[in-house]
Amino acid sequence: MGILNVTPDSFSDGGQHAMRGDALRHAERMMLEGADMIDIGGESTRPGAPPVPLDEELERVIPLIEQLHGANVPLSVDTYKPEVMRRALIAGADLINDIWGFRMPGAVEAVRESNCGLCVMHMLGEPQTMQLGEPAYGEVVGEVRQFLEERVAVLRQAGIARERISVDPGFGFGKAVVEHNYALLARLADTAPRAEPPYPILAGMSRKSMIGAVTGRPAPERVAGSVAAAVLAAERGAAIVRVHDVAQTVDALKVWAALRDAANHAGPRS
Ligand code: 7PJ
Repeated sequence: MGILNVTPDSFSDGGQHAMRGDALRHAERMMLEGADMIDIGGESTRPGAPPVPLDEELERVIPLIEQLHGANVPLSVDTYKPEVMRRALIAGADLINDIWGFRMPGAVEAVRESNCGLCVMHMLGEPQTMQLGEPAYGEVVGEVRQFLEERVAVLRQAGIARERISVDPGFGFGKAVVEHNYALLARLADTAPRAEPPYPILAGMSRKSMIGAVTGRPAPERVAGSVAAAVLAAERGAAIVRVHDVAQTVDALKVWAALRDAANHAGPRS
């Protein structure tokens, strides 16, 4: 999943039109590089970022969905606002990726009637405040799983088919940078609700503080660390990795997949 941020702070500040042109070019590039999905986000959710008004988010996201709809790649929309969800689905979005886990009033209703995919993410607190205090958990993996189990139960009770649902432990969202995030990565499969077959896990660690904290590098220089994290997540069962650096991640995952296939075919040594 390639990340497409449509926010003035991540693209040129030459107005809506320039921002959209940049975003379209970036989406095309990620598709050429091998992204299987594009995740469009119109609101920066980095810690402390101010919320974006509804009209502004719609203005950023909806025209892009309309323009990318029909390109040969599923479109995900990163939003927690029910009205954006509704309008995105009309415009042709395939998946709604909600960092709020469909907890906003009206969110479940906004996706229920469509046949879109859902990504349910764990977050402790809210984007504006989640990293201000010390995030506290008794046992982080179990608590994240319990939250995701509860949210999935709500969605299932609303009549949403299990095949539409994926889950995400929410790296960086109300987690102690090293302690909690790496505990979640270490036991990634255990963060998902216990179910057979399991719900697909989405992992988003690209360029986040958890990479910066151990490499000592600022966000633009976290590519290698992020690629390592993506491979380690795949190894631990992630079905989808949400990344900025598509070409590098695709290459790394090809090497990982070749090794996995060889190991599967080799069988036990006698
Ligand atoms: C995530 C996300 C993530 C999912 C963001 C950033 C912050 N959606 N949206 N999982 N992160 N599902 O990319 O740094 O981890 S925005």
